[in-house]
Amino acid sequence: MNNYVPGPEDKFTFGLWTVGWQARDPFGDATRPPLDPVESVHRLAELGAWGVTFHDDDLLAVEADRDTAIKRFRAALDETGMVAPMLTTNLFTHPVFKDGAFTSNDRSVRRYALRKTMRNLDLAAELGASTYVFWGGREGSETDAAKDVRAALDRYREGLDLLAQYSQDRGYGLRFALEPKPNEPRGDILLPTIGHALGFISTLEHADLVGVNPEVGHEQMANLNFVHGISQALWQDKLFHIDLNGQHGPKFDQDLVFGHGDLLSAFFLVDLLENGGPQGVSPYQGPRHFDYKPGRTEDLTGVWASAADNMRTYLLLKERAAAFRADPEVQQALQDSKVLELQVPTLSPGESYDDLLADRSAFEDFDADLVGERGYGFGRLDQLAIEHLMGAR
Ligand code: GLT
Ligand code: MN
Ligand code: MN
Repeated sequence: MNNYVPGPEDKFTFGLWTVGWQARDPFGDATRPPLDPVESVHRLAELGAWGVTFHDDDLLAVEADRDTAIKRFRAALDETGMVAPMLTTNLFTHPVFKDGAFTSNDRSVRRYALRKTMRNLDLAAELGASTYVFWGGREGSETDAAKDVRAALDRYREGLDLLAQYSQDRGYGLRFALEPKPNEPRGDILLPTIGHALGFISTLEHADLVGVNPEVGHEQMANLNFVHGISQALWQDKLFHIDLNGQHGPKFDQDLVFGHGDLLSAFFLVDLLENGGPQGVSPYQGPRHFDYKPGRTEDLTGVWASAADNMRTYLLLKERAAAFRADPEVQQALQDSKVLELQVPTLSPGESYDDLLADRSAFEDFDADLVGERGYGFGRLDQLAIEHLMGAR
């Protein structure tokens, strides 16, 4: 169906590590050969993606020489018109990072992690990226005896302050996006949720340059509502980037295709990103970035099919969410449920607490029992959403 064919205007991006995942897991060997990043760029471009993202080490998948790898990669971007809007650092694969990078107990590891990141910040600027992601998968512990968490947060802040200063001094124009995750590979990871990350960011020297890169599955691993988390990040102007994928509730990180998990949540997420939810305007203009893993059961044909599925599912949900918002019955149900009334401030312009105290209708004459009896009709709204999602309306 033509409507669901992605194009650059959709701003779909993929990590090289997603399609390039060889499907090695803790119990089994790789089931697929390494992919040349150059091929990934070409294949993703053919499928309608706008850009690719990557870790420093992803470029070295089939070419050991860094300069040659960068040269080949740049040529692929030029040939296809693909962009590289986000880069990140691999601070988790090498054994040196087994106790973390910026928060390793070993100071020499922390210094090495900073240098590895600085080198890749240079590349990010060279390639015209605007966002730099920090996923601290190894920053954490398995036992509370092993990590002084307050000291670790001091070191995390020290590292990010230094890197932000470096990027600013060099005029790189990059914004940093911290990616929360509750656990895996560490037993407990620092900055486990969007809320923890937002609280931490407010303590940074360059807080204005730092936001979040939340991932669908990571919040759902913590049994949290992703749409609520994204809403708060938007509310605080901190949604700098987003990792889209699928997850079936709290268990290991599944990294499924977008929508192949909690589909109703995916529907409301796309509604928020595209339509701005009930407010009607979306403040998020950034890439729609897929961070998923093609199933271990799939061969390379399945890899490219699954990449296309992410984009098609997103576009299907975008169409369904638009139909939901345009439906007069939905608009009536939103009125009936007072969803839009929440946008009206609780006090009138210029009203003080003295005025509130003097307003008998607010308390003395307020019939709490009567108002308490009124239903909100939220079930109707949910049913309408499900019917639109299922194409029944
Ligand atoms: C890793 C992780 C992802 C992060 C990537 C960025 S690496 O694959 O599982 O969630 O976004 O470092
Ligand atoms: Mn991610
Ligand atoms: Mn994940």
